[in-house]
Amino acid sequence: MTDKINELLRRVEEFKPKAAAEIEEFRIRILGKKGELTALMEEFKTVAPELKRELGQQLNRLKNEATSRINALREELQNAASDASATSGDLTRPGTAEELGSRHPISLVKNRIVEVFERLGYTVADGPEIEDDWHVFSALNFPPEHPARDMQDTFFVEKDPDILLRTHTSSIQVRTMERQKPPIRVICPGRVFRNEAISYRAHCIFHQIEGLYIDEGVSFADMKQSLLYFAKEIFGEQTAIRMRPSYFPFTEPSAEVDVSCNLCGGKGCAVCKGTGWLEIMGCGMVDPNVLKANNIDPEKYSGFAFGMGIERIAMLLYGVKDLRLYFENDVRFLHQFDKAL
Ligand code: 2NL
Repeated sequence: MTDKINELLRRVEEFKPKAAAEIEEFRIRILGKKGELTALMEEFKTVAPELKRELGQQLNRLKNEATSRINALREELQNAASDASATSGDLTRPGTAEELGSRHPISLVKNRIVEVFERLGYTVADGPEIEDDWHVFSALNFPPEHPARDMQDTFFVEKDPDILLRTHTSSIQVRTMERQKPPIRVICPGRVFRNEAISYRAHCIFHQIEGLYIDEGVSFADMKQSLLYFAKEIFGEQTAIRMRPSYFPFTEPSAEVDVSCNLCGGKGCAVCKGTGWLEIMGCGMVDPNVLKANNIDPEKYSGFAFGMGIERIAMLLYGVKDLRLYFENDVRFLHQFDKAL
């Protein structure tokens, strides 16, 4: 009987099926009700008691071997089958596309604005978001008691000496003037922070772009032409601008810049509130006090500066009426800009 067991064991080990059906056939032939192992089990019942222990172990081993070999062979064949379909599948089928992210609308608008000024010879400058009093206020001619220096308007990190979150990107231009002698032509985009209640039209974090141009003989007329070029590049060739007198601590004279409303062609509509004009930025000739504070001789040099809120320009370009949408990062909002600009 040991011979029969060993013979069967050898056949199990050497069994090499080519198809799943062969494995099943083999299983029935060995382990089935009328199978060879089943027959050996029957025969086992009649052997002498002193041989039972030895033969029982041999039979058990054979049964375990046969079962695990059959299972392993089945699995092997299945894997081979799926491998084959993977390599010999339709190679002309389009692959699964990677889902691409997209630029945030604020970044799109910022890049467009930056590109316009780069064409005019400006270079981009960057600076820290956490600043000191000098770079945000003092170097920009803010008087000591100016309300912007108040806790009500500004986020302070530390008091005495004051460390704060910049409230405008002018601090970048101050740092540029520290490093560089005129001529200076910089464009400074960045995040700014103000202690304000959040609503559809205000947020405590928003984005600004400021520009600064300092050289000998820079005039108000230079500023007007530069900003007109900018307005046409962003809002279209038909765009007109107008300037209204205004006030900023760092410029004198100062002005607000409006562009003609594209929606009504200047006739007056709901968007421009019947005026035909939309405010897009503030600007002015750099105050001589600012030049002096930054070691630039106001007798020799003059300059102009301007600043705008990127969210505001984006709202005008895209017709988005609630500023909070720019900060929530809801992909249903963001995906609408996948193919913008
Ligand atoms: C606005 C107005 C403005 C400036 C920013 C500036 C910077 C330096 C010197 C002088 Cl270093 N001026 N910046 C000038 C005029 C207006 O921003 O409405 N921003 C959102």
